[in-house]
Parts: sequence; structure tokens; C-alpha cells
Amino acid sequence: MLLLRAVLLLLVLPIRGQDSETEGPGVVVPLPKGACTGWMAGIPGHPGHNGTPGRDGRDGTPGEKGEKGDPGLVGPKGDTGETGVTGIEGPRGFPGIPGRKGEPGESAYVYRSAFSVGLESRVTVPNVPIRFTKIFYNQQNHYDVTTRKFHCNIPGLYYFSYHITVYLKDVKVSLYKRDKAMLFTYDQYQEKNVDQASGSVLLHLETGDEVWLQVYGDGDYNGLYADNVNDSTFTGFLLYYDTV
Ligand SMILES: *[C@@H]1O[C@H](CO)[C@@H](O)[C@H](O)[C@H]1NC(C)=O
Ligand SMILES: [Ca+2]
Repeated sequence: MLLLRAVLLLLVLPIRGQDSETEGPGVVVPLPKGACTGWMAGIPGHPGHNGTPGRDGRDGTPGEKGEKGDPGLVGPKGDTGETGVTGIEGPRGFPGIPGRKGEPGESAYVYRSAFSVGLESRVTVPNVPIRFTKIFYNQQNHYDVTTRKFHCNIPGLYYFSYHITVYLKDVKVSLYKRDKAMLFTYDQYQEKNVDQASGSVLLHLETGDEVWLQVYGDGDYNGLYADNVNDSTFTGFLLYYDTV
């Protein structure tokens, strides 16, 4: 309001200079020429008071419906519901497609264990493992020539056999497993003859078990014999290895 009044004053002032026919600030009253000769402009009156505020206008028409807002945040997970009743078993399905052929298994070579050895000379020492030094087969070296014992490397069922030539003396021989005689063979020597004594057995062995032949008895029963054309042999091999 004050600004408007100042603008009007600026507009009025030059007019007043041209012809002195204006009356009061802000109000230009055109007067007939010569009606008020010698009229002098008075001091501008005081600005009037502000009028009382007008009545409130009528309510406007409702605006257009706004756009749909963004979806709210996901609420917390609800409680687990109760287990439903078990349904009836469905019908049997069709047989599936046969699976692929499996990979080749582990080589059977690792489960090999066999030996066959013989005497090269007469046995003279009783109550110790008989020393077989004639090697027919000992690929895996499971028969230890030094200890004179077969050493089990693969747990499983083993077959052992021995064929002894008996000459000049009787023979009492045992097959030992872990310091225990498992098999006994006795042959009485016949004068002016060559006899044979033999035995065979199946034994289950664990890794580390040892098997050997030994002359037993208090007497002199060590008539085991061998030469170039008469053998005494000791043989053993793995029949079945233990599957876990
Ligand atoms: C061994 O056997 C042969 C026959 O093949 C025989 O001639 C020889 O005398 C035998 N040895 C002994 C000590 O009897
Ligand atoms: Ca005999």
C-alpha cells in the first residue's frame, strides 16, 4: 500500500509543475480551465487508514485427484502357520531314465598279494621260522626273506599251503599266525624212502599279521629236505580282500 502511494506521488509531482490544477496527493481532479485562477496547491494530507478486511471469499472448487503414492515398506514376517493335514499319497511315478555308466573302479592291482617260495637246503634249526630262499613268486615282496615270514598288507581271506619233502628224519611242522600255531602236520620218515608232508588252510588276516612255517616239538623233527630235484614249498595268496 505504501509502495503504491509513493509511485502515485512520483506521477503527480511533474504534473503539478506543468499546471497547478491537481488537488492533494494521489488524486488528480481535472478542473475546468479558469475556474480556480490563482489556486495554490496545499500541503498533502495524511495517508488514510487501512480499510477493514473484506469478507472471506467463497470456497474454491475441489482440485483434481492427486497421483497414486509410492508403495509402503514391507511389513515384518508373520508367524508360522500351523502344519496342515498330511495329504493322501500320490500315485506311483513313471520310472526315471537310467543313469550314466559309472567311472571305472580302482585297479585290482592294489589288492594283489601272493607268494610261493621253496627250500634250497635242509632245515637244521628247529623252533624258528623256516627260511625259504628259493623264490618262485614274490612280486609284492609280502614274503619277507629276512624275517622268513609272510607279512599281511591287505586285510582279507588268505589261502596257505605247504608241500614238504621228508628225508632221513620225521617232520613236525606248524603254520603260525601271530605267534600262534594254527596248523600241525606230522610225518614219520620211512627208512630208505622220501616222504611228503603237506597242509593247507584258509585264514583271515588283518594288516600287520604275519604267517610262517616252523618246526615244532621237543624232539628232532626237522627232516625237511630239498635238493635240485626234490622241493619243499610254502605258498600263500589273497583270496578275497575285505570290503569296508
Ligand atoms: C630226489 O628225487 C630224485 C628223483 O627225482 C631222486 O633220484 C633223488 O635221490 C631224490 N633225493 C633224495 C635225497 O632222495
Ligand atoms: Ca611217512
